Formats: sequence, C-alpha cells, structure tokens
Amino acid sequence: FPMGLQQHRALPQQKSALPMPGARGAHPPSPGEATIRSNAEAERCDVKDRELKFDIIPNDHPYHNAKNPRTVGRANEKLASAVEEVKKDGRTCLVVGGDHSLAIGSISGHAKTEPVIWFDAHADINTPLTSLSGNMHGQPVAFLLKELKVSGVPGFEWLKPCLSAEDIVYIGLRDVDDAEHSLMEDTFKKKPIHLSFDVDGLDPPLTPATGTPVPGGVTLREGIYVAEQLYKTGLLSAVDTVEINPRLGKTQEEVDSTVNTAVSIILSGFGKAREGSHSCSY
Ligand code: Z70
Ligand code: MN
Ligand code: MN
Ligand code: MN
Repeated sequence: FPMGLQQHRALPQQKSALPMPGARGAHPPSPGEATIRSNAEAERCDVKDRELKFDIIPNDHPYHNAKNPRTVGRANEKLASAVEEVKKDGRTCLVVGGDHSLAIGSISGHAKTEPVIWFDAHADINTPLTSLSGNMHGQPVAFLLKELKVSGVPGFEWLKPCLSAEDIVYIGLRDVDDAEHSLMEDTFKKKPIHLSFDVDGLDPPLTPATGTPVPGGVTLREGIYVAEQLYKTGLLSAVDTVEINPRLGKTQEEVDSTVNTAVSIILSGFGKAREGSHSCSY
C-alpha cells in the first residue's frame, strides 16, 4: 500500500498509453474513451491514446469449438504489436476492451511475461476442444499457457504461448466448467503453502499488544477468512504467527484481546469453522 501511495504522488511523471481496441474502431473517440482520458489527465497522467481498427474476416468458420478464430486471432496479433510498442515507449499500458480474448494479444505483447493476476469469476482456460460455448473469451488462458500446447488454430499462427502455469494467479473464480477443472488439476501443480502471519497486518485494536501497530489494517473477519480459505486448500503445511507481545499490552484486556485474536486466526488455519465443528448432515 505505501507503494501505491508513492506512485500516486509520482503521477505527474507517470506516462500511460491506451491502445484502445474499440471493437468498431470508431473515430472520434467514444464517450467512454473520452471519460477515461479526461479523468486520467485530471490526475496529471500523460495519456497517449492509440485506437486500433480490426478487420472482420469473412467466412471465419469455427475451429473445433472456437468461434471466429481468424477475426479474433488477427485482432490479437495487432493488439500484441501495439502493446509491445507501448512498453518500448516506457509507458504503463492500459487496454480497454473488448472481451477477455484480448488478453491473448495483450499478454503476448507484454513480452517478457511478468506474472499475471487473472481476476475473474471464470478460469477462461477452455481449449477449442473443450469449450462448450465456443466463445473465445472462455479460452485465452489456454492459448497463453505453454503447458497446454494449443496449436493449429487459424488466425493464431503468430502466437507463441508465453505463460507457465506458475506465472498465473487466479482471484475470484466461482464458475469453472468441468473440463476447465480437469485442465487446471493437470496444469497447476499443488504446492504446500507456508503462511507467515504477522498480527500487525490486522487492524491495531484487534492486537494492541504488538510492537509496531499501523492504522488501517485488515479486519478480524478478513483475517479469519484468509486462514479458513488456506485451511480449505488442504495445502497449508506450516504457519508462523508473529509479533504477539503480551508485555506490550497496557492492560490485561489488551493482552487478552491480542491473544484471543491470534488464537482465532490460528484455529481457523487448522480447520475451526465459524459455525462450529458440527458434522454436516444436510
Ligand atoms: C465459460 C465458457 C466466460 C467470461 C464467461 C464462460 C467463460 N466457461 N468468461 N465470461 N469472461 O464459455 O467457456
Ligand atoms: Mn474472463
Ligand atoms: Mn469472466
Ligand atoms: Mn511486522
């Protein structure tokens, strides 16, 4: 978070660029683009806008269950070059789509392939063979992963998969197809997790007996949620809980609340569910 703040202060120097793949390639800029630009400029971002125009390829027959492969493939080829240019220009690249199939070009163009955070309800890891909808926006991760070796798709002759399974982290998944689930099990090796939990990450009133409290921390509910979810992975294999210092409590109450907070976090990490430890009968 401090880094975020610093970045905010540094905004006057910040350059960004928008290779806008407006599906219709319309000029002048759409109201959405104008809104983004004016807001970004009000924050003193130096905005350099690029508008990409895409061709609709006629007779773009499906490749297995991938619809419009040539149109989507060529569009992504253009987008990849645009993103590459933006990065060469030393800018932070913002792409405003479009559907999620544009990540194929955007991530490919980002070249050295930095780790990717895939924030989505969906895993988007269907292949042209497994997709039930045929929608390309449900497939970009499969196209990008070296492990899945998607190839032979017309329109994507230019594409070299650039992501390894360990480069991608999903956040928000809650609608994963059966085939996607199997693909993910095969692709993402499950590794043991080590949780190193400093109680000063929590909001100070929860753990007053700690050395360096900082306002604005995580709530107890959020802290417990993290530990519960890690327990549920079945992969939590070591836990540190640190910076609990009863000698720093000004009152017995402060000591107790600190200890109780730490205990709730620990127990959640070891499988205590908030609704109690009843066995499930429904
Ligand atoms: C489904 C499919 C999806 C976004 C829906 C849904 C995928 N798994 N992705 N909306 N962005 O069609 O492959
Ligand atoms: Mn998506
Ligand atoms: Mn989605
Ligand atoms: Mn600390």
